[in-house]
Amino acid sequence: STPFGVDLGNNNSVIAVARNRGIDVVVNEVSNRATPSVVGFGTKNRAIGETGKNQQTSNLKNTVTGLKRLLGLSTESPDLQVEQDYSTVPLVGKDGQACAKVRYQGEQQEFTSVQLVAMYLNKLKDNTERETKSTVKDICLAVPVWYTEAQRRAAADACKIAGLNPVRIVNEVTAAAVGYGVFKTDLPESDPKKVAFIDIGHSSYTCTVAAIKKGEMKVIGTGYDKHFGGRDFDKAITEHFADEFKEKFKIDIRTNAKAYSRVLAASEKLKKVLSANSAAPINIESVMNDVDVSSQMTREDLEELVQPLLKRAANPVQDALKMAGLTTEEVDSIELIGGTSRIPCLKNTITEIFGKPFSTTLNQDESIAKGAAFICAMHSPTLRVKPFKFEDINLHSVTYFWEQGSEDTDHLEVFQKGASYPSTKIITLYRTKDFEVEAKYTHPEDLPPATNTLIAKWSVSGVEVPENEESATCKLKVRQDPSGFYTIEESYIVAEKEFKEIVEQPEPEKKEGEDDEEAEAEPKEPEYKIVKKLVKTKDLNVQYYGPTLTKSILDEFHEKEFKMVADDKLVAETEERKNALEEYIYTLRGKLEEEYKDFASPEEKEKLSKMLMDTEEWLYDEGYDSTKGKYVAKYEELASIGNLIKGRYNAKQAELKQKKNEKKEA
Ligand code: ATP
Ligand code: K
Ligand code: MG
Repeated sequence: STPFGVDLGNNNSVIAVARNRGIDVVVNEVSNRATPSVVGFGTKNRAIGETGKNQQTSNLKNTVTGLKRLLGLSTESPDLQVEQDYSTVPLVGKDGQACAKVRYQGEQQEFTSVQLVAMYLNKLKDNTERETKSTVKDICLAVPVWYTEAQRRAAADACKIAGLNPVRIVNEVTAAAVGYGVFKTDLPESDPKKVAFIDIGHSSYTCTVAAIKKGEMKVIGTGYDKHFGGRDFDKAITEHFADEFKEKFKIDIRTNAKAYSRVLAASEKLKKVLSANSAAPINIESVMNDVDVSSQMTREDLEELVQPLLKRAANPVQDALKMAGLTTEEVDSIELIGGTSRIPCLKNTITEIFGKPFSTTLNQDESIAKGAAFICAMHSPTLRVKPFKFEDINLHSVTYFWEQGSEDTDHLEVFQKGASYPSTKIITLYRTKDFEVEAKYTHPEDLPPATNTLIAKWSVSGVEVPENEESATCKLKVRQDPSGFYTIEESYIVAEKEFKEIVEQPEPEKKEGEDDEEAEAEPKEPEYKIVKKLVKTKDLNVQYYGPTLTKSILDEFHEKEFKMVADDKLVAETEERKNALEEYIYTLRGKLEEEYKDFASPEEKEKLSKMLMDTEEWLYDEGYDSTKGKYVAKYEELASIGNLIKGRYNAKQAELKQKKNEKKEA
């Protein structure tokens, strides 16, 4: 399958694939290099990506946005209310999972955040398969660095529901840094370059500092603000105009979802204009109650408006530098990515913090997706990519717990905050029976509110105490895997076994002039010693319980998803057949009066004309919303006569052509 990298953005997503020995961004069905992160629901089908965005204003109540913010969000989280403020769809909780409540196929339905992201990923996959004419199975999905274990697991589940195999969940900015390390040609051979990557997108802001040299990259610090992005600017501008329009035009857009959303869209446009101009207008016709609104804003106005936000702009950078143990002077290079980093006051802030200019080596919008596609290719067993090593940084200390036996303690902090991953540790426990292990975040107070401190639980079974021993020595291979998941990769019993080993004899010194062959001619008896060694005597069975969907639920969601895909496809094909029928009526009618004129009998003409008229009437009446089968049948009915006439016409043409040729030859 084609290695597939996805930058799932809150506003729009970018996809890239590894092909033709390079990494390419894949365009969508309307040739855009980014696809709106939107899932809309209709009376018959869904509208995902571009079509969803196009229908958004006319279908606000059923158009879900904020997909990546909702993914894996617990209903207990205060962030759910934040998302509700940005969402035009009611967000509800179901079994502790955030869900969107929409009207779809004539019914109120609830879809979990995992299902919604799966729908979106499946659409991206479909686009990619069509565009690259290949199959897509493996995916490297980029997610925010602040995603918890539960959110990362939810991301992996969403991939699986979409029929994708998540070979790696990677932090967004880490993916961009990998791309930088792989494609930059002037990196140092030894003393690594310290690069600060700053990504300010639609909803969040991340700064990641990495040490990079040729063939190698290591993340050494990261900081973030989960609630700092373009949408906060848009909201501030919209709220400002809401007040102004109330005063000036006596309308309250806050009471009208459609009006509010139109002003929001216009505010985003205005914001972008202000990145290149010192002032920008806003004009919306008939925004509500038949009132046209117009106003304007200057760049200073905007900066004034977002002061509370700007005050926080330096924090993520400082947090990242602190974690990396670097001063601003020690940073060699600064890279800006993400759409919102185009805003001049943010660029200024970044320049001021570092006291030096930033570089734009990376493509602001595409570097995350490209890095992800490269990482996906690294995981491919068949593709050979440029060797590149990279490590990410662990953001939370994690402790593993067990019921205390003869060990000194009942827990161990295995993965420390600030340590690199992937990483593996071995824990040894002395057990007389099957046991359980739990992994928990060591410092719940550092977590986003309502995060479950329990990461996962494992039950380990198959323990047998060896003869003549008091307990079994159980080894646990504990790993923070490449996706950042905290796992127990395997568990097994070890026991001491005696081995006979040959004692190494010192090489007898060769005497001057002595012949080698002669020495070999009299071999010495080898000497043995007995050594004791720990060896694996039995594999134990490790069962994982964590924030993932069970196999049966995954299967159920997968089935539902592909049923919805089939429905969407049928709706699209029905529309296609309907259009084909309509077009055939017009062309056949036209030809009947022109080129087919002499090839149909008067009776045929009369019959066909009547059929054409009847079918046309049917199309605008009861056949307006019919089935694919009916459209096809009607088409074939017309074509059975139409093709007869066409056949005669074509035969005549061929005849004429042949005559012409014969003449030429003569
Ligand atoms: P996130 O990374 O937060 O999930 P995202 O990846 O979808 O979101 P980006 O694609 O990086 O976000 O950026 C989109 C944001 O950038 C939008 O809010 C958009 O309005 C803003 N943006 C794009 N171009 C400009 C510009 N020229 N000036 C100001 N803002 C811009
Ligand atoms: K994006
Ligand atoms: Mg982004």
